This record gives sequence, structure tokens and C-alpha cells, in this order.
Amino acid sequence: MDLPPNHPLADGRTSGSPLIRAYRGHRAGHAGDEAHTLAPIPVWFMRQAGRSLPEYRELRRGVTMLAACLDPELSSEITLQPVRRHGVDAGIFFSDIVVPLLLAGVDVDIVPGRGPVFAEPVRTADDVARLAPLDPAALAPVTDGVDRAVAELDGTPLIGFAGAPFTLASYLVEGGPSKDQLSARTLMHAEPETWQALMDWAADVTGAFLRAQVLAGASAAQLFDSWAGSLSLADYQAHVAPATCRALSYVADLGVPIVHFGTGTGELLAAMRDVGADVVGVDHRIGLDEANRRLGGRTVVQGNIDPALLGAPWPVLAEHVRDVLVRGRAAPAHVLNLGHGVPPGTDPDVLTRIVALAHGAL
Ligand code: 1CP
Repeated sequence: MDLPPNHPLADGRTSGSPLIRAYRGHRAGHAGDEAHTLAPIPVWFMRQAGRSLPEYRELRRGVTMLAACLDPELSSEITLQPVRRHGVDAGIFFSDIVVPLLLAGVDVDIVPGRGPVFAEPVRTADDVARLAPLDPAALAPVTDGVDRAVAELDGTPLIGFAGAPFTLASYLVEGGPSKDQLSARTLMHAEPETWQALMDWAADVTGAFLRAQVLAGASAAQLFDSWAGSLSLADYQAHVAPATCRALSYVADLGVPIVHFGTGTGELLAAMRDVGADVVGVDHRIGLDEANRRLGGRTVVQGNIDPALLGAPWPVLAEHVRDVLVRGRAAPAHVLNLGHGVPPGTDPDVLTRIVALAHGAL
């Protein structure tokens, strides 16, 4: 299927933007010339919308996280806040990976300081059989929020996102955040059929959430498999990759660049590309030059400023960012980002300075 003719990627508003050009493998300037080394690099930050911004904390006063996600006026405004403040090259839609689960009837809450918590963890074949499909009409608050954000963003692309089936399934099985997804990984081996049914359900729900955002105006799609780093490559390929392919198949026909990100995934980078991603997000644990080597030199990379350094003195951080930019030159193209999300205590001015550095103004 083609994108609607008034979609920003179809009508030309975002197709020539630095982010989309980089996601499609183009670099500003030409390899080998001076302009190449000085060329601006597009930049955005995972979790740029949210707790590091005082204007976000102000808007969220008295509104729960999930209520904010389902209020199109709030979700669009929160999406726009970091774009206005930092001049980043993309907005990322303000929502959460558990929103489509909630919309499919799962009893989930986001507990401040903890994260998503489920009233009834999903651990047996019966539990999985009780999971309901997602009614597409339930996604209206999401598409409305995307629509409003895109209308304001003009030529700045919006990134739609969703959680990958493994990360969602690990929350569902554990009942909340966990250190190493032990119960989920046990279920994967103890009851492979139950596991596969859960993964397929999660793929359909999260795939529909991602597709809805793209059709409503997102110019790129990022799949977060934040906790995939707890898996061996063999387990990833046998028990996770097929459902991730299934989730990505929901947007594969739309022609938007697809980014795939996880943490601790140095051993999984090529496998995470091969499920159908155009761009691989890399965390801070390996250099982008090494990531590029592991990806065979043919994949666009995104990353990988260590979030811990956001709290270091500017000269220390600036040197680290320059090192990330230099290593990123090994890849066909590079979008600067963090290795994981913005920590809540980050001084937002530091993020604005990183944008200036990436754009060549510092
Ligand atoms: O009240 C609050 O402000 C709660 C904090 C918060 C926020 C701002 C949560 C709870 N989610 C969000 C928004 C959010 N979640 C975005 C917003 C857009 C942006 O990036 O600017 C995004 C992309 C997510 C995605 C998300 N949610 C991921 C994948 C990215 C990642 O950080 O790895 C994950 C794992 C979640 C689950 C989640 N939601 C919230 C928290 C604290 C967590 C992590 C809990 C855990 O440690 O397992």
C-alpha cells in the first residue's frame, strides 16, 4: 500500500529532511572531501519528550502517564516541546510501548519511578488465550495525537514507535520491569508453544499501533526491543526474530525508514537488521565503528552517546560526542542519538548544546 498523498513523506515535506536522507543512507557532503568531515549530522534523543523538561512536568501535573498518552491535545503538545526547545531533527511521538496493550484491554498502569505494572501477569496457555485482539477503532486517540503533532511539525519528521514483541512479552510475563527477564526466558523454553502464541499476539497489537502512527503522518518508525540484550543470538533467532518480523510486516509496505533499537545488543546487531530494519540503533557499550564492522559496513547506524556522560562537565561530554561522531563516519550514514533514553535528571541545556555540536555550530 502507498502512503496517503497528503502524508508528509509523500507530499515532499519531510522526504528531503536531514533525518530521512540519513536513514536512507545519504550523507551531507561527499566522502573524502573537507565538507564531509564537517557535515552536519542529524540528531534526536530517545526519551527527549518527558521528565527532563520543566514544561513537560508542568503539563503533566495531575495527569497520569497513560491518561496523557491518550489525550491527543497533550500527547501532541508534549511531542512538540523538545523539538521547539532543542531544534532536534525529529519529533518522537509521545506515548509508551504499553499503550497498545492497554487499548487491547490489558490491565496495565505506569507507576511513577517504576514503569509499567500489570494487574495479571501472563504466564500460562490459558492466560495467553484470554488476550483479546486490538480493535483498530481503539487507536483513534493515537492517530489523532499524531495528526495534530504532524500538522505543527511541518518539515521536521515525526518518528512513530512501538515496543518489539519480546520486550512487551517480557513485561507481560514478569508483571513489570525486571532485571534480566528471567521468567520470560524460562517460559520461552519451558512452553515454546505458549511463548509463540504470546509473541504473535504482541506482534499483531504492536504492529497495528505502529502502522496507525505511520498512516497518520509519521515519516519513520522505530521498534524498541530494549531488553533483547538478555538473549543469546540463538534464542533471539529461534524464539524472537520471527515475531519481530511479523510486527515489522505491518509497516514494511509503506516505504518509511525502519529503525530497530535495543540495549546490550552488540551480539545481535546483524540479526536485528535482518528482521527488516533499515537502521540499527546501537547502545553505548560498543563504538559505532565496531558496530559498523559487525553490520558488514552496509547499514545506517543510530547512536550512541553514553547517557551517563550527560551529567559530566561539558568539555568531557563534548569530547565524547566528537568521538561518537568520528566513529559514526565509518558507517554509510549516521544519526546521532543516545545509547539509551535521556535520564530524568538531565539538564536540558546540555541536550541543546549537543544539537549545536552535531549541526556544526560549536
Ligand atoms: O510519568 C512519567 O513521565 C513516566 C516516565 C515515562 C515516559 C516519559 C514512561 C514510563 N514512558 C514515557 C514515554 C515514553 N516511553 C516514550 C516517549 C517519547 C520519547 O522518547 O521522547 C518512549 C519512546 C517510550 C518507550 C518505552 N517505554 C520503552 C522503550 C524505550 C526505552 O527507554 O528502553 C520502554 C522500555 C518503556 C517502558 C517504560 N515506560 C515508562 C518507564 C519508566 C519504562 C521503563 C521501565 C523499565 O525499566 O522496565
